[in-house]
Amino acid sequence: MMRAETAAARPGAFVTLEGVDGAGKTTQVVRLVERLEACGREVVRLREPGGTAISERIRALLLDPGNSEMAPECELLLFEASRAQLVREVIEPALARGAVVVCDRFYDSTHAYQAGGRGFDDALVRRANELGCCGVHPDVTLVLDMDPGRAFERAGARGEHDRMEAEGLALQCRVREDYRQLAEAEPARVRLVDADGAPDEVYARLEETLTAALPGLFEGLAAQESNHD
Ligand code: Z5A
Repeated sequence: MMRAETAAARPGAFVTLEGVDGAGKTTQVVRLVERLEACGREVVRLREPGGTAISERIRALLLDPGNSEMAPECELLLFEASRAQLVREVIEPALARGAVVVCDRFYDSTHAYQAGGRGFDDALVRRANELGCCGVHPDVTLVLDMDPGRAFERAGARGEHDRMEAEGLALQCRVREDYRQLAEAEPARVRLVDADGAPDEVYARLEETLTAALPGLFEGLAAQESNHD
């Protein structure tokens, strides 16, 4: 995917987490945000779809199990609409002031679910993603990779399923495969993290992967400032 803006060209950093439903993204985002904040970083934690008043209203439409008649084209465009609002209203300003943006899902979810899962044409989804991301691309994308059946059990243990989750395991298997292909095609940005094991073990792998991709991210502002003295 084209990168309009790179880490070197902006003061902040943009990290996204991806994975099949129940892979543990939310659990790991909490740990990552705590760790970055402890390093003195300003961190903006977001999730997709959502993150602004407009995007949260779109989220409610997308996940409502009552909206079973939603056309796939409508679904795709709503994800992009939610994203565009989030980028313009929150992500761009945060990156410009030097914050680390940590987002639970971004445009790779659209590729994995709408192209990989639903079968939309690859080129069409990439064009839609270009519009939705407004030219703002993640520096690093961490895909929490695990067997969708086990991840589904984790998510299912909560006892309720939203509209997407209700579609079942076959969709999640196609989604996992699509994430793996994205990682193969863009290895510098998209990195797989083994999501099996206890949350702390998974976090250790995640931080190691992120440090390799973005050296200095965890060094903290204090260290950076003293280097400039
Ligand atoms: N979607 C799309 O189709 N296209 C798009 O462009 C975008 C999204 C952006 C968003 O739903 C849905 O929209 C999603 C993709 C689609 N649908 N599906 N299917 P969401 O935001 O409500 O759901 P989610 O993103 O899939 O998150 P989730 O279900 O909350 O899962 P998670 O964040 O990856 O996992 P978690 O909440 O951290 O953990 C799940 C459970 O497992 C929980 O009880 C944890 O305590 C437990 N857990 C977590 N880690 C572990 C470990 N390591 N061991 C054991 N148990 C664990």
